[in-house]
Amino acid sequence: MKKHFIRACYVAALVSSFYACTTPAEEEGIAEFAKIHKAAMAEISPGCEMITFEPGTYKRGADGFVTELTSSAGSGPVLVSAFRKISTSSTYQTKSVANVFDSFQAKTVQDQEKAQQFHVQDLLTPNTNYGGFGIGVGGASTAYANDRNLGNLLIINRSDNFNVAYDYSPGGKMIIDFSNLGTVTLKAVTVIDIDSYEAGSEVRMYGTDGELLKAVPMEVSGDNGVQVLNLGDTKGVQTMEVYLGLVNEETGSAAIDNIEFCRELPEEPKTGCTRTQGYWKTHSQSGPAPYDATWSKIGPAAEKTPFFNSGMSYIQIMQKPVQGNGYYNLAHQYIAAKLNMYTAYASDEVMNAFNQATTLLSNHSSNVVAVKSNKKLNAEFVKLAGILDAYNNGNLGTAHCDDTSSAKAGK
Ligand SMILES: [Ca+2]
Ligand SMILES: [Ca+2]
Ligand SMILES: [Ca+2]
Repeated sequence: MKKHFIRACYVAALVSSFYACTTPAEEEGIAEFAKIHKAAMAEISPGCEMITFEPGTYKRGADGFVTELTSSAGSGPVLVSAFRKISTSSTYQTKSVANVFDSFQAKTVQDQEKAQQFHVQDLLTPNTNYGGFGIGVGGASTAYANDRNLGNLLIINRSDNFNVAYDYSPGGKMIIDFSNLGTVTLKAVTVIDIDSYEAGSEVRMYGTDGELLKAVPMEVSGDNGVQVLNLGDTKGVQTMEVYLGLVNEETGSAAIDNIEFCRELPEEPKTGCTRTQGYWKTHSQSGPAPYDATWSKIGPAAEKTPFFNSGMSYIQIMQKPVQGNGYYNLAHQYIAAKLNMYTAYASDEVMNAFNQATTLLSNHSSNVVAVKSNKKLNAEFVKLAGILDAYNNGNLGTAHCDDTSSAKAGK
C-alpha cells in the first residue's frame, strides 16, 4: 500500500507541484522513495569513467570468455579474468571463465550440456517489484532495492560453455587489471546478491608493486539485493580483485557491475566553453533539440539519473519552473555547471560555489518546498545560483560557446 502512495505522490509532484503531497506523513513517504532509489544512484563523477559491461564495451578471447573491457570514456583495454574457487578449499582453478550475464531476461537458464534448468532469479534486475524478473527479499525493497535494469553484469561462469551464461555458486575471484591505463583511483562498484552466508566477500585493491592498498568488505544485501559499494577513492590502484564467498566454504554466487574509476594522468587543460541551463534542458535525449552526449557523462542513465533525493531525475528537475523556489533555481544552474565542467575550466570561485551547492542540494532535496518557505535558506540557494549562472553564461573567466565560430571550426 505504501508503495502505491509513493508512486501517486511522485506522479502528483510531476504534474503539479510538491504542495500536493507534503503533510508530515507524506514527507516520510518522499524520504522513503528516496531511500529505495539508493541503488539507482550510481553516477559518474566529473573526470571519471565507468565500466558497465554493456554490448560494445567488452571483448572475448579465443576460448569465448571475456578478456578485455573498455570504459564509458573509451579507455582501455582494461583486462579482466575470473576464476572459480575449488570448492571448500582456498585455491582457484587456473582457467579464466569471466563472462557477461544479461540481468534483464526470463527466469531460468537451460544448461545445454546437462539438460538442467538453473535458476538465476537472484541475479536478475530489476526485482519483480520494480518491473523486472529478479526475485529475492533483499532486492524487493528498502536499502538494497533492485530497482532498475543494470543490463549486463560480470560473473564467474558455471559452465565451460560461454554461450550458457550463469554464475558459479561456490564462488571465486574476479580480477580487473587497469595497468594499461597506468594507475587509477577507484570510487565504487555495484554488487548484486550478497546473501547472509556470503558475508566476508570483499574487494581488494593493489598498487603497482602488488601491495595491498585497501580491502573493502561487501555488505550483506540479501537475496537479489543491489549495493553500490564505496571503494573509498583509493588512489594508485593497478589491480582490483573481487572475492565472492569465503575460502573453505561453498558459497559465493554474486555479480558485479558499474565499476567507477578515475584516471590519474596529469590533467589536460580544459579548453571547452560553457552553455546555459536553457541549452542543456533542451539538448538531452528527451529533446526537442539535438542530443548533446555530454549528458551521458553523468552516468549510465544520463539525464534520467536521480537528482539527489528529490524523487526526480536530472531532466525532470530541469523542466520544473522555478516560480520563486531557490531550490529549482540553484538545481538548474548546478546541472548546467556540472555539464559544462566536463569540458570547460572552472575557477576556484566557481568550484567553491559548486561544492557549497552540492552540500545544500543534498541536504534539502527530500523536501524541495521547504526551501521556498524559508526566506533565509531560499536566499542562500539564490546566491549560489547567481554565481553558477554567471559561470554558465561565460561571465566568470570561461567563455560562453559561440555557436557560429564553433560551427566554423567544425566542432
Ligand atoms: Ca551493466
Ligand atoms: Ca542469492
Ligand atoms: Ca548470492
